Amino acid sequence: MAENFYITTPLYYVNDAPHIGHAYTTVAADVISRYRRLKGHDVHFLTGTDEHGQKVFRAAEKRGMGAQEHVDDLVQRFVALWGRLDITHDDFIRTTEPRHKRVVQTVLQRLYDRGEIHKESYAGWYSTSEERYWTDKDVVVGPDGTKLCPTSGLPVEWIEEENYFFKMGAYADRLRAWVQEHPDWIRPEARRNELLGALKKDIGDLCITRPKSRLPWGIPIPWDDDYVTYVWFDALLNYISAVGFTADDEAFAHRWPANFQLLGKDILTTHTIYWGTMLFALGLTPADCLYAHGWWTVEGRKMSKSVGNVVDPNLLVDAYGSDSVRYVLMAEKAFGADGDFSHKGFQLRYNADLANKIGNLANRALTMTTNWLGGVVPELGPATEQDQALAAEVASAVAEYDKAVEALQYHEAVEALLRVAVAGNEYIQVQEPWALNKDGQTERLAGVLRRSLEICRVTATLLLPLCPGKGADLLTRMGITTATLESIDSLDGLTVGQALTVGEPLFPRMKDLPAAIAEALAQVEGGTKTGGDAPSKNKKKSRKAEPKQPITVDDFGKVELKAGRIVSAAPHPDAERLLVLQVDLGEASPRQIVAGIASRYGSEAVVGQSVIVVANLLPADLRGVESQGMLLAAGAKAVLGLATLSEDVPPGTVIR
Ligand code: ME8
Repeated sequence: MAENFYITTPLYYVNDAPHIGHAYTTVAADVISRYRRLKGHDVHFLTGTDEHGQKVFRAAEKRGMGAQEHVDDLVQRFVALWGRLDITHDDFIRTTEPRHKRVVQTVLQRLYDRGEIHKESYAGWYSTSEERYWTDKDVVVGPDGTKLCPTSGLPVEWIEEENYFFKMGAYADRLRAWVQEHPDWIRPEARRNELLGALKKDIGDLCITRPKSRLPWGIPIPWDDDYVTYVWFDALLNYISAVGFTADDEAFAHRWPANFQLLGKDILTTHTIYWGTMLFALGLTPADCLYAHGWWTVEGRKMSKSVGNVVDPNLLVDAYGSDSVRYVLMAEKAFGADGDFSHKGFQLRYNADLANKIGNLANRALTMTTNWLGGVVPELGPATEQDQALAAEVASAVAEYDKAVEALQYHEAVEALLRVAVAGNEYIQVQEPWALNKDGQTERLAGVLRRSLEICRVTATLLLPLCPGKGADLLTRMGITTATLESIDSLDGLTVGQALTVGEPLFPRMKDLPAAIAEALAQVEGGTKTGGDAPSKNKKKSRKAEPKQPITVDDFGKVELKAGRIVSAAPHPDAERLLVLQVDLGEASPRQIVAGIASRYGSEAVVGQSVIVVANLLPADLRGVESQGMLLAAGAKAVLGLATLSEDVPPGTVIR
């Protein structure tokens, strides 16, 4: 029977727009799932959405919608994104589905009947944003004395109410022992130590209900109509409700315990202390490994809506394609560590690895075989010592890849994959097939190119879990339509005589940032001022912070505004955000104006536009190009629109 493999991601809050953090965890789960399927394992990959709670309820109210209607609409963003990122989950569970709600209610009733749940009066600082209570010691006091939630920084309310509690504290010793006895339960090591630290303190009992009067959007407690379940108690149970707990014993026994539960470091406590003790109370064993991966920042800053740097993975897929996004996310940082996502870094990584190493290898091997050996897979011929060394290097890199993926060390798997591609490129460099071709050494030429093609096969196969589209594309060019790990560690897997296809470059080099990305970056960086280079961050801040002083009509009269017509436009040679424009102002010759509008407009889009020009500005040097004026445009941070004239007035007409 095929080996069983069950992996889960967190259930993402349906209310939030999916961003690269969500994409990261899900792609990571997908990579190992795809690899395990290649190994022939019986994989079950679960993801989904967390749909109850106050925030969802309030957001639905704001939209004037029923909560169910609201989540039915929002969940589509996750479903669509996983489709676009080629995620191959086997199940997508939503906490509002009847199959989940039934299990939650069965579990609650079971624990209640066994005396694991009791009612108590409770008082504490309630944070709506985090949907949890904090103690007096936990809350942070704001500058005006307001008590704030230590996680979200938003105000908390003092609430006293009766609630039901799960006897979590009763399992504290068992949990401590479990962590000690299962060194791989929590990965990476730093997180395990963090948990061991947290377990030194009393973990207390867990409040698992909210009064319906305050929060109607949750799963009702079966024995008390006045309460619904706390979101975490509800959501965590998805990992077992989705695989048949209390509904299909055979299916459940087949899947649980999971091999891996992936999560970010933000939700380590809920997944170890809450979830671990819930499982103990139910007489179940925790998953083999909970891997709490690190955190992404974007362009050096915490992702946040107010900074405007939340990266929409859809934008990345549009600009770079799903394969490249998947690859870069996995390659850029160690799974357990924090890392920074930047578009420049993306481009560098893409060009260095995918274009220069893998794409280059594929292109060279396929083109040379096509040009010199009729475009079919040639004979291996006898192996030289160098050929044997090459085979050994590939076998060792393949073993390293396997070890790395199995341990979720994706960046190391990428390194192993690149070791194969680099070995192939170096082999070609040393063997000089062009010289063999020139000297008419056809048999050796065949041997060298065959081995180069074999390396392409191994590379393409190892690429499959990371970049399923490009991996399959490269294999197809060599006539392989069903991928397999057979012969993955040998250089003898292709079929002699099989016709090859060279095709377009697999990973064309990326020269500039795609326009949509440049625009998004400009929004984040801000300061796209027409007729000038971006001001420094500090300058930008002070401009925003200081309201402008009133001016007299005379002051305004100093500014000479004129109608201009853009006659030509070209990208600035040294700054992506700038366009160099020739603007007709009714003078003897057009004026050259450098405008920071390239994040919004391409050269063609602005030619012919009637614009408003500040005509009496002193000339300025903008990155080596002289600007003789400035265009007006809307947008304080980024250019939102050019100020244009509704009538086609003659160039040079005065504007007042
Ligand atoms: O916490 N870097 O959902 P959530 C890396 N519904 N990963 C990130 C990230 C970042 N900047 N931001 C988010 C919840 N993630 C609960 C979970 S589970 C029963 C309930 C990823 O939408 C990471 O996996 O806030 C993190 O743990 C998860 O998204 C949080 O998703």
